Amino acid sequence: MTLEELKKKVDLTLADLGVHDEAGVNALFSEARETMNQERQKLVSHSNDPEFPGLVKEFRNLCLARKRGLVARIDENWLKTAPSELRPVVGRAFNNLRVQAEHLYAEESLVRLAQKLREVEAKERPDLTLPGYRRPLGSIHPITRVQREIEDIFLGLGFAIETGPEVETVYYNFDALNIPESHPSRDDWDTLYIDSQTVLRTHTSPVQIRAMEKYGAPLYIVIPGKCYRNDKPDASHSPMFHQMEGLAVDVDITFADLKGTLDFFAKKFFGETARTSFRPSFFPFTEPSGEVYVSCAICDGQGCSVCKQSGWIEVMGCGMVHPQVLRNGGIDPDRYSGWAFGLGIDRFAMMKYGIDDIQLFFQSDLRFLRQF
Ligand code: 2U9
Repeated sequence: MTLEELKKKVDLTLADLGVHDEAGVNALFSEARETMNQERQKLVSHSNDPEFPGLVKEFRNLCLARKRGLVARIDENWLKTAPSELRPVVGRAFNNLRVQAEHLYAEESLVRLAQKLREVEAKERPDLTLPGYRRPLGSIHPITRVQREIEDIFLGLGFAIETGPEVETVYYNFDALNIPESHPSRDDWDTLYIDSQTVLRTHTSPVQIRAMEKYGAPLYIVIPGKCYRNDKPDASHSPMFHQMEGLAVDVDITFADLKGTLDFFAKKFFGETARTSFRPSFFPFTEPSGEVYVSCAICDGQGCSVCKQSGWIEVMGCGMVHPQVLRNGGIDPDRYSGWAFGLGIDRFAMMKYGIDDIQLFFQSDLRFLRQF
């Protein structure tokens, strides 16, 4: 039934319309409701039109105007004139129609519906002229950048990247690395113990023991990862930090191989003009051991405040793998020898980006992180 037909019918009585029974009544009212709904859909499809608010008022009046509204005229002509036997049926049908009309054709619900439809349409048919949603992409964390840069240098030398558990056993974190019971690093003011036999690893060295057991020799690996120490956070210490260690085990590996490899690494990381210097040191898991110094990149070795006028900056430790440690890894030290190194990735990132406080890496401050 078109709206025009409905407008005519609401001015006629049920008798005029040939409606004499309940079925007829229900059919007529559902037709009326259907027509009004279709008009509503048509209306709302104009929700983008500037004159939409006017159309809403018009439609609302068409339906709900106290005198001439469709509902009022149906009340007038269909309900009030209905024969008594049909009155209850007509009453119920009219009530449904009125409630629906007041709910659906009320201005605010029409406007709300229109708003919703606009949103849906906008979603369905995005206005391509609107600026896109700028999703902040973020960037690779400086620690991860430096870790990957170091990995790439050693991947280029044919090394493999090995990783392992951060929750480690006392055996792999200390015993297998020749670190005696009495060694201060084993005390709980240095190490975070889960229980008497389990720690948060204090270095990535245990991974190398596991790798030696797993792969045997020859073995060329670098081991990046998080390490934990019971350190009070300050500008150069963090309870969680990142290490990169390296291990080369093969026949006739010498300290010269170690120096050559680390000098190559230093030139790749700090620049071709960087020079390296090796000074004696001590680690329980290497013998002989050394500290590696690189010529200060700021003053190119002339001496400045960064290198405390020395021209050199200590960057990492290294050494020939202790024969007992090779044995602990199931490798015969009479057949094989190896070198190892260890460095702090956080420290290398601080040198690379001129950062003087390690805490900046872990505070999730976007003002800092956005720089990368
Ligand atoms: C095995 C054999 C030898 C790893 C090594 C260092 C020297 C070293 C420090 C660097 C900065 C720790 O984070 S740091 O303070 N590490 O100086 N690490 S040699 O030697 C190993 C490891 C595992 C099986």
